Amino acid sequence: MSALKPLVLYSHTTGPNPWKVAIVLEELQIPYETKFLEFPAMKAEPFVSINPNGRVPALEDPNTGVKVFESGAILEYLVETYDKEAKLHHTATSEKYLEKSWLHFQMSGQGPYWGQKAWFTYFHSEKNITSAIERYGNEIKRTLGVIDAHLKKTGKPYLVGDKISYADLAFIPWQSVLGWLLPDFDAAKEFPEWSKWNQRLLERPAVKKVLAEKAAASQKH
Ligand SMILES: N[C@@H](CCC(=O)N[C@@H](CS)C(=O)NCC(=O)O)C(=O)O
Repeated sequence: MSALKPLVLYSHTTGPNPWKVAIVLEELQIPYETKFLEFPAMKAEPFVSINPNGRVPALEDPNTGVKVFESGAILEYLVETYDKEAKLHHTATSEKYLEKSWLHFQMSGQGPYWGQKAWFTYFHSEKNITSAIERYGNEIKRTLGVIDAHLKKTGKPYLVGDKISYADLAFIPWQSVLGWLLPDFDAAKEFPEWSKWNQRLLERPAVKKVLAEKAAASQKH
């Protein structure tokens, strides 16, 4: 892949979604450069011509001319375009769609709900809205429970069997801030299969590297 021109990842110093893209880029050893965007650049041209939603991540690939937004779509683009050896995705139809199911669960069931927990706990102008904080805290526990029960039932190390995929990795950035979202919750005790899976993912060199970069970027913020 050394002949590739670096892909451009539009990112954010603190928000979790761009970092799942960085993890997959690192795992697949695809060259890339990161451009950090803040308000108001994220909401204005030229960026909104790449992502009309005015949020990050977005990706530009000078090798293909492709521009993609929404982190899930970006992960799919990366594995379909660059994971020729299927290191991070499954090729058999049933496994391929299970993998997509988990990715969509991450995008619709983890990201927005965990994000709302952060919002109502730390950022909303009106403080102590207990019902909202409780609702989204319970949703975090519910999604952890879904994964825990699935892993327990299958007895497999990853969401889709014995092989890791981009769908597993997509969960990492939010899970890496679980202690901030639910400081008093012992997830390892309540959800041991989830915890072992999470630990397995955290031990990967690409994941360690990206989470260290994320921590460094948020310090500068
Ligand atoms: N579903 C989108 C969510 C994107 C998103 O909310 N990104 C956050 C950073 S993690 C952002 O750009 N926030 C800035 C804003 O809300 O204006 C994705 O996964 O790409």
